[in-house]
Amino acid sequence: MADDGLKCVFKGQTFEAEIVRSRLEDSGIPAMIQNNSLSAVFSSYTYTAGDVTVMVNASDETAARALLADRSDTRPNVMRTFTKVQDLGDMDLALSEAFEIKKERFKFSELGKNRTLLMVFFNSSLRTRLSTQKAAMNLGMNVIVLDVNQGAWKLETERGVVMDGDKSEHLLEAIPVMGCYCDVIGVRSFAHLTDKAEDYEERILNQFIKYSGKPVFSMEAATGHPLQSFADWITIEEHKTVKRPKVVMSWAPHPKSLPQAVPNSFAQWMTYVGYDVVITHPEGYELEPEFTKGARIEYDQMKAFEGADFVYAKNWSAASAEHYGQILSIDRSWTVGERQMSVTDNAYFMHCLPVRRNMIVTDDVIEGPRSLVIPEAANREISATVVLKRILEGLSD
Ligand code: AN0
Ligand code: CP
Repeated sequence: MADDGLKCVFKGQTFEAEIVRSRLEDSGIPAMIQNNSLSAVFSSYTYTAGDVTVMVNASDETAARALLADRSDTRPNVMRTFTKVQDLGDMDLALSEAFEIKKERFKFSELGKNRTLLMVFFNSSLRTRLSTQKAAMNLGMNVIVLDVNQGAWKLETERGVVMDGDKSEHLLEAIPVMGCYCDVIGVRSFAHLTDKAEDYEERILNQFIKYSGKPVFSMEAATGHPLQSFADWITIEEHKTVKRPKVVMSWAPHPKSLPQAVPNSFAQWMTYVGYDVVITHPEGYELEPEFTKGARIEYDQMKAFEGADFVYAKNWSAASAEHYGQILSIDRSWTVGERQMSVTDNAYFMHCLPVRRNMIVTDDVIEGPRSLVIPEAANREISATVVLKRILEGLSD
């Protein structure tokens, strides 16, 4: 930790201090636990309230206090941030909640009364914008949408820059200001695909988590798209006929360089819930192992498709440090068509959309009876409603 003086932001028992410390660290705030309990030596009790403190750098004190103002971590199934599958907690519970909401989507319409969702878009969107706003409306929330590139001041994101160019405002002021006008923030901020370290640190998303003082969820950030994967998982659960389906994620060609967020999340979620996951792509398109562990990689697309129950097509650019963000292939033999689908076990076809026809998938397959692209999009409303519901439940007054 930096040497700018330490400040105490929590005093209490050891187990709570551990939760507080990990919550701070998860949000990018370095924290340490200090045990002040000399009395433990003389006492038969292990802990006395106030024995343990959590310390942060003085410069992080305000952000840490804002984060800790909400005590949702001590209650099950409520969320402060939603950026990855683990944030959902018990997956069976999450799924039953999704089905409960799907049956009765206005069941919790009082929960969001007088609460405001701010959706911040650094990039374009159709589904995320509409489904998340609909989810918020299901819960009785008010919604503000900010398209950063349309009408807002141009934002600087780097610290230390002399702002004598075309950017009028710094993200480090803009974020806490946004936090003043809402209770929950959704952020869409794609990978820039130029600097891998910057993208994989999730710099923009983490700055929102750290400086807004509000619960934050990802609406597709640099390395993940959890609301999409949650909806994809619900869709597979609705259509599967065996307990552990074979789910094949296939790379497919695309004329533009796309992020790895969707395939990263899909691989992470589908392995996490225990499906038989196979990933197929040309050599050079390997994803980061932290997302794919538990999946098999098969470079032969036809072999990968054999016996598949679900085929999930997606393009992504190279993730390796050497070729980060590059297009290494536009080989149209990878376009998913009848040829590939014919070796599957009458698989369903999936894609998160937007999709480029006859690059990613043929007209016939996407229009065919096994195409799930519209049900997947419809389930985005459900995944967003579950996530917002849990965040609302964790809000203190
Ligand atoms: C984006 C991507 O591949 O990450 C969004 C997908 C939901 N797709 C495009 O930019 C075409
Ligand atoms: N699938 C998805 O997130 O679509 P949008 O980019 O249109 O939001």
